Amino acid sequence: MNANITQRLAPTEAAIDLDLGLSTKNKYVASKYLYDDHGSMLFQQIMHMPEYYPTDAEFEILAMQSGQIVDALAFDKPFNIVELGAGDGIKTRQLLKTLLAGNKEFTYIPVDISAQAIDDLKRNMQEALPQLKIAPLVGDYFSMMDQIAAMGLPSLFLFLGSNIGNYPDKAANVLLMHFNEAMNPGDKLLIGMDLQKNPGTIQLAYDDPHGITKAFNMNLLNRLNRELEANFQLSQFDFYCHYDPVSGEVRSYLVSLKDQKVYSQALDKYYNFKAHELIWTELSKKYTLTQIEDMADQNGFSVEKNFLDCKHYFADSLWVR
Ligand code: AVI
Repeated sequence: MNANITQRLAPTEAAIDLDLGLSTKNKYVASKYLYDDHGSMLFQQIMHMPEYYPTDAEFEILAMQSGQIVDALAFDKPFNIVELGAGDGIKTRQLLKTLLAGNKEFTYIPVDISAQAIDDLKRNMQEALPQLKIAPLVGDYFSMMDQIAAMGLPSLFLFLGSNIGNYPDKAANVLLMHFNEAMNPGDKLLIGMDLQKNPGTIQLAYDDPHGITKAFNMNLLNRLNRELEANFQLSQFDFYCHYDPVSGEVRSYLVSLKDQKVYSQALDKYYNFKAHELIWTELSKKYTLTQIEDMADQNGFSVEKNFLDCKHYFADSLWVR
């Protein structure tokens, strides 16, 4: 074999996807890449920071108002509680406890693409609530939702944590429309949405003084180095994020600190960065109650009730299909 020819493996799906974002005029990396093992650990730390209010606000709603949420469900036969993107389930546990205490007949179906996440959640839930009927599903939301719809039981779908806010408006509507199509008439959706508030409170939640959110974003460069076999130097980038109270959007970025070239061995390609050039890493949208109403409406739902925390920072909005 000719020693000058190095064998290159076909680029992975992730490498192709990341290359697309880094090759456009306004560079971006999709926010799903934030969640590798280290990123997921940093996100756990973010959720424990006092500045990151959404977790506490939603926990308060589910701890204090589960009774009212259960009353509003008004399902008259056994039903499913389906959690989309289940996470650690600590907030959901509040609602499940209330349902069990009221002797409601239901099955909890957490859905996640990660088998590991589902295994951990199942173990924790069974320890905390041994009487809970749990039937987890591993896979993508839509094929799992189709399976659930075919069971013919009423379902409450949970999409908590303001995950919807990470989708640009158009993509959020596409996702909600898909949810709607996969649900049966009378099924309900409890969707967590972060509300517009004092802009300073929001800015602080995403630009925290501990530097954890910065580390969460900078870790994307490690991810890029792995996926693209690239040589991004973390010291040559900074983190910047900005809340715009007019659009309700927090936008997070990595900033190139100088003119630089980064090489990807996986793609045998250079990426050029100008000094101050941005890589957009995340959108976290904040809503008004009117916008929530409009989004439900546009996607075939109606709002039954909004459950807010005492500071009115966050809404768990109950929609019916
Ligand atoms: C997962 N998601 C709802 C979080 C948010 O608030 O947008 C991710 C996050 N990014 C920075 N802090 C938290």
